[in-house]
Amino acid sequence: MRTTVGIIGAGPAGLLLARLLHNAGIDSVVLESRDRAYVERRQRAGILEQGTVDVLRAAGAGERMDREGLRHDGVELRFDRRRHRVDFPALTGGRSVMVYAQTEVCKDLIALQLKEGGPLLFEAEALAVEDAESERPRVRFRYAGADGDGSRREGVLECDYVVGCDGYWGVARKAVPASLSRAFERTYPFGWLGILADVPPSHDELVYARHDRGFALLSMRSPSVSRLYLQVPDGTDAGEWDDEEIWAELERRFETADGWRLRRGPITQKSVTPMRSFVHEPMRHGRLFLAGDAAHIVPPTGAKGLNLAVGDVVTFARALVHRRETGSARLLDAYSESCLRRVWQAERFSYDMTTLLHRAPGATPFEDRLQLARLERIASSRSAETDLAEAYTGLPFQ
Ligand code: RFL
Ligand code: PHB
Repeated sequence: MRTTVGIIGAGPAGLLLARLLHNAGIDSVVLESRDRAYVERRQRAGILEQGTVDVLRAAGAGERMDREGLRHDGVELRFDRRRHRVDFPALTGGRSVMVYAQTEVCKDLIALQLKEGGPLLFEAEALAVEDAESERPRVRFRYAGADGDGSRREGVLECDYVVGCDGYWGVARKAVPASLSRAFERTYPFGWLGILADVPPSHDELVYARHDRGFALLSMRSPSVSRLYLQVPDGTDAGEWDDEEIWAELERRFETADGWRLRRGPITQKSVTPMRSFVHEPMRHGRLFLAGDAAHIVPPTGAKGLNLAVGDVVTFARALVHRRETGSARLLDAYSESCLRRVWQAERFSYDMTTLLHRAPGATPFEDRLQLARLERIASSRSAETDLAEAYTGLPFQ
């Protein structure tokens, strides 16, 4: 098999990249190790920055998002049994965010790709990227045989460029020699227990709550489905929490002095996500480019992961179009540096939001008071609040 751009991974990064390239008349092949149903069901992000919304619309993938997505003009910070609303448009000159789940973005992009785009192969697992430094990098992959007997075959995809959109656990990053790479990492001694519940959201905007017992987040998937998270100790198994305990703990952490009520409903999904910050530099080696979670991870508190993935693939697609139109590799050469500038801003914000709102095990009373003082500062200073609103709604794409 031969193609211009070999894309490893059909998460939001790989799927959107295939769409952007298709729209620019550049062919690609997407290899995805899992099956379609798995990719479409994997519960993850929920918040799209304004820039991401604009990109999806311009790519012709925004139709259902515009019908079913929920535009949000603010979030609530909850601490010390008080509530403070951050008004995004008022603080940022009109910007807002969209609540539209990653599962739905992926479903929309998969449907478009299968209808109009190039090959998207499910159950095709990349094994290695070879000869990334040459003019003709290759992806070796394993796929299900056509006879349906469960046997696996190996194939080779020859490319002009390979983009590794295969997430944190993928293989693309491994093709960058260790001697040329640097990884920056931080893990956190807690994770998020996330639930989906068949109950209308208890509030019409997201609520980020800081409590002495730990962080809690109220989000949503639709007007009838709530998505909620609880900070739990590192290594917690979702099975350790029964439904009654989850609701009782959520109620404690969201409690306010003004009698706000949390609505309960049947829990349909439960899982624990670990928290980590990670950046791999550089994001390019020869003709291999890394995008999205393959190159960087942020803790979910700032809702930045998917949006960063979008920023990366937009940067790559523009650089490749520039190369084709002008013959200049200037933007491709600048790829890693341009992406990393944005990535580190998101790392900073996600780290700040995480340390602002979570209770670290063994935190001292002094640290607790500092956290409250930081929240108080946001609630009382327009410039501190603006800083949060600007970062949350997203830095403009270059
Ligand atoms: P993905 O989504 O992990 O997709 C990678 C794809 O590559 C496939 N793959 C391979 N395919 C072929 N060969 C191989 N060898 C392969 N190895 C892996 C995988 O099966 C998969 O399909 O990476 P991508 O595209 O970079 O997208 C990144 C986002 O998924 C991620 O950053 C966000 O989900 C993070 N995130 C959030 N981001 C936001 O912007 N807003 C949010 O509100 C938000 N909330 C979250 C989140 C992530 C969470 N979890 C579970 C990590 C909430 C949670 C709970
Ligand atoms: C979500 O809805 O899954 C979500 C929302 C905001 C976050 C993280 C996750 O910061």
